[in-house]
Amino acid sequence: MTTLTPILSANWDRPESFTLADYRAEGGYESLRTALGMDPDELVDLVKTAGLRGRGGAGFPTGMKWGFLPKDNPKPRYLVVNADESEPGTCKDVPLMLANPHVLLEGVAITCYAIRSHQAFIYVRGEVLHVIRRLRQAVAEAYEAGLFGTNILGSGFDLEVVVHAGAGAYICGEETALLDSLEGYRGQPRLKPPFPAVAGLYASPTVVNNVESISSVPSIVSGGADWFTAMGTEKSPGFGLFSLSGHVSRPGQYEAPLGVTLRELLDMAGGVREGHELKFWTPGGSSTPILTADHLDTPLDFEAIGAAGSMLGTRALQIFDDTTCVVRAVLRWIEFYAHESCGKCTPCREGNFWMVQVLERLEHGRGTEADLEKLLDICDNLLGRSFCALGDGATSPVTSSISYFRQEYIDHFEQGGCPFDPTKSTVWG
Ligand code: L3W
Ligand code: SF4
Repeated sequence: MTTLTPILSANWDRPESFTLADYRAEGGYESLRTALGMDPDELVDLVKTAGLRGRGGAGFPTGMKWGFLPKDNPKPRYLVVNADESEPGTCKDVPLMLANPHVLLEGVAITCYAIRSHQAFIYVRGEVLHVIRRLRQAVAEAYEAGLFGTNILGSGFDLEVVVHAGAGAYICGEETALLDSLEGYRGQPRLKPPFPAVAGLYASPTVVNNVESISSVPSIVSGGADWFTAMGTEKSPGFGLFSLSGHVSRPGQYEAPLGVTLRELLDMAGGVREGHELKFWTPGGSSTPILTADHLDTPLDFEAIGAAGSMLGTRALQIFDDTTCVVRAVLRWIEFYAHESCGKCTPCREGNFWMVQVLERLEHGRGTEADLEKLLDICDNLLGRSFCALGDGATSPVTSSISYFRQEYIDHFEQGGCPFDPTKSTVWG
C-alpha cells in the first residue's frame, strides 16, 4: 500500500490550522493559482483522469458529474457543497471544516472555475453552529484576500460564496431535498431524473458534491492524476478519511488510501477496547449493511466492500464489541430512520414505524419467529420501493443483522428478554 497520507488532515494538530495565514504558509491557494491558469475543461479532465469518486457515500465519479452539465443551457450554473453530514457514525466533514476550512474553500473556487460557475453555496447541517461560524470566518478571510469576489487573483474570474445553515434534518443530506431546503421549501427529495446536473437549484444546472470530495481537488491539481492514482486501488483511487467510533481504544479520524483494511485501521487506533473482541461493524454508517470479524481483512474500497455484501458509504466505521446486543443496536438505528423519514412515501414512512414496533417487541423478549419474517417482509417492501436512499438504507442494518445474528434474535424470545447486560456496553448504554 502506498503511504502518501495524511493529506487532508496533515495540519490538524497545528493550533492555527484553520486560519488563512497558516494555510497559505503551507502553500495553500497555490493550486487555485495553477488552476486559474488552466483551461476549465482541462481541469474537468484532470479530475476525471484522477478517478476521484464522491466521498459522500455513493462514490459517483466526480469529474463525470461535472461533465454532465449541459453545454447549451444559458441559465447560471451553481456549485452546492453538501455539508449536511448526518449519517449515523459519520463525523469526518465536521472536523475537516473545523481544522482546515480553507482546503474546502480552495476546492470550491477551483471547482467553480472548472464548471464555469460564479455562485457557490455551502449547505451546512444546522446543529453545528461552531462549524458555521468557522466557515463564515474563513469565507470572510478569503474575500478580504481577493480569493473570492471579483477578478480572483487577477484572473478575471468572479465567484460569490454563501454559507447556508440548514435546520437539522437528516433528509436534507439527500441532494435534491437539500436543494428544496436551500430554495426555502420543506426539504423533501425530488424525482430523479432530472439529476441536479441538468435541473438543480432554481431549475438550473447544479453540481452537488460532498465536503471531502471538493476538499480533495486542490491536492489533485498540485499532485496530478498519477500521484492520486498511485494511492488506493484501480477503481477506487486516492485517499479518504476513515472515522472510527464506538468500542475502539482511540476513536477518531484516520486518513489512509482507499483499500486499507479495518485490521490496519484498528492497529492505528489501538484496537478494540481492551479485554473485548470485535463483534460487528459498519463500513460506512448505519445505511451500509453490517459486517463481522470475518471481514477484518476486506479492503475498504467500493468494489471489495460491495463484494462482501455491503457498501463503502461514508467510511464511518462504527465498532461494536462482544458486549453489544445487535437487536438493541438495530432498534436504535431504526428509531433514527423512523424519526428522520420525511413522510413523502408510504413504504418508508410506514415501514420504519412498524419496524420499530417489531424490534422493540423482539428486544424485550416478547417477539416470535414470525416477527423475524415480518421484519424481512417489511424490508422487502422498502428496498427499491422507496422514493429515496433513506428508505433503502434503513433496511441494511435489519437484513444484515438477521443474516449474521439470527440466533441472537431468537435467544431474546426464547429467554424472555435481552441476554445482554446494557450496563456493560458503552454504546447507547
Ligand atoms: C447526472 C446521471 N448525475 C447519478 C449523480 C447524482 C448524485 C450522485 C450519486 O445517495 C448514498 C446513498 C446513501 N446524471 C447520474 C447523476 N448522478 N447518476 O451521482 O447518486 P446516487 O443516486 O448513486 O446516490 P445519492 O442519492 O447521492 C448517497 C449513502 O450514500 N450514504 C449516505 C450518507 C449520508 C450522508 C450524510 O450524512 N449527509 O453522506 C451512506 O452510505 O445510503 O446510497 O449526485 O445526482 N445519470
Ligand atoms: Fe421521504 Fe423516506 Fe420516502 Fe425518502 S424514502 S422520500 S425519506 S419517506
